[in-house]
Amino acid sequence: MSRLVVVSNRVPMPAKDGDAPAGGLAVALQAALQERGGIWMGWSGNSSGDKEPGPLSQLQKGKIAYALTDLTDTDVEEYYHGFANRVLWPICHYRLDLAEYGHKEMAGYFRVNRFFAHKLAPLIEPDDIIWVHDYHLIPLAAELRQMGLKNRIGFFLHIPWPSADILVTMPVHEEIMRGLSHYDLLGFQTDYDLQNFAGYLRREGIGDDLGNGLFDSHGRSFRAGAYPIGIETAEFAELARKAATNIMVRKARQSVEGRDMIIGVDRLDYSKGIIQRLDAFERFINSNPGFQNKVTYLQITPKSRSEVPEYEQMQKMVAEQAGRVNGAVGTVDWVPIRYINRSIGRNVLAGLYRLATIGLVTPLRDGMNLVAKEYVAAQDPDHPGVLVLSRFAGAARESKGALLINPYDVEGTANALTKALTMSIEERRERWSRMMDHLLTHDVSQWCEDFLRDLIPVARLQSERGSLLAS
Ligand code: GDG
Repeated sequence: MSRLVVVSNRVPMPAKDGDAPAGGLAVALQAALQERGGIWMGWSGNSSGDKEPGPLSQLQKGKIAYALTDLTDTDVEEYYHGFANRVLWPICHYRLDLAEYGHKEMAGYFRVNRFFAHKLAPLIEPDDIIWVHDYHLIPLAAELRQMGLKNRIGFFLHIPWPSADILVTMPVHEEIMRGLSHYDLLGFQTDYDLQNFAGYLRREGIGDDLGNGLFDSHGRSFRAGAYPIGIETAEFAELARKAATNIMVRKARQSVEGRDMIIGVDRLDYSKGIIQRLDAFERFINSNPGFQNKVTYLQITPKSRSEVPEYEQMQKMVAEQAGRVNGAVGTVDWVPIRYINRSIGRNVLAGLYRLATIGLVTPLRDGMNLVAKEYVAAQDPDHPGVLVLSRFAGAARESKGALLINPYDVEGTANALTKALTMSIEERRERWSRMMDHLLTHDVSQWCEDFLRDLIPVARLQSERGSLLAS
């Protein structure tokens, strides 16, 4: 069986015994790596200052070798904060106003990808299957090909792929698209992202959509498809069920005191629509005074990328907005919004989702949004809550039982809250089971299997199956 080599900007190191389980993606990829044996390579998250980073630090755990490299301060600034997070992230989330192009940063992005390729290439064997993750590493395959590697290389994009109109505003859009053509399989979250990709090739006249997921561009043929990522549904449901006895969850239940709870969980990021959501909650209370003191809105928002000025500023804005709404609609015996600005344990999170009558997930743009799926998986089948979900999250394509909203329409979101809080238990059950059935069959292991099945050449897959059956 061919080995699997996973490359991602950050690498989730295996949990020490007794630690909370890692998120679904890490678990699924670790399972695939453990089955085939292989390597997970990426940035250590550390800087080597202005000195060139030393050799890869390697850790063998079972059949998986973790290989990490430091980056210099300049690399971190230009590649990570600069081009990945201040150009690609905003562009892919339709925030042209926040993109800060700089030639230095663009050069740094391509340079660090070349550096990763040089570190990785000596570890690769001819039969290895390589799976690259996310927008930090788009040019990696081109660099590996440049070094003569002929391996199957797949790429999965976790964030949205924008329409051609948006993409062409990025000065290096041609190089980025050329980079993508060096993969054998491109995976997007939804059919919309795939259509945007195909639309660019057509519009710029640089490639052909041959049908059946086959594309020709820059003299290469490759496949592209939609592979909506899932979560570890059954395990997460079990975690939520067991969390009822967790002390933190019990305390949360007591503090809600019979009120309905609305939950929002997001990394602090402008793409998540947190400000608009707080506005919608205020509008909901103002238009439904009967719900005063009857609901508690819990917003959990761990900090992220706080070194980037927009994120630091957002942190202030969200805290101020939550305080302002509490001041405006709260009463002496009721704090409407509880705002937590740090990360909480995964099992507590699962228990809190289960306590909540509404999962409020309103990104302005999101590749998938796993919170929406986790909220559904965590529900009590007899008393499920309602998912209120932005139509601009990838998850909306699959969540047929959710109340879909447009997060730019504050009044519409407020109305959806009223609808969810007054929905009959029969309708809640019917909507929930439609979503849960889908999530159980489309979990993260299935996602991983689907992608690898399409990446590995059919002949090799058949011979692997044959040797598995024979053994
Ligand atoms: C990218 C794409 C795509 C959040 N707060 C806590 C916590 N979380 C966990 C959630 C969830 C994860 O973080 C967030 O996942 P999302 O999918 O919502 O968002 P991104 O981080 O932006 O991820 C996204 C994803 O990649 C996968 O392809 O869906 O569209 O942007 O799992 O539970 N976990 C814990 N404590 C917290 O306070 N333990």
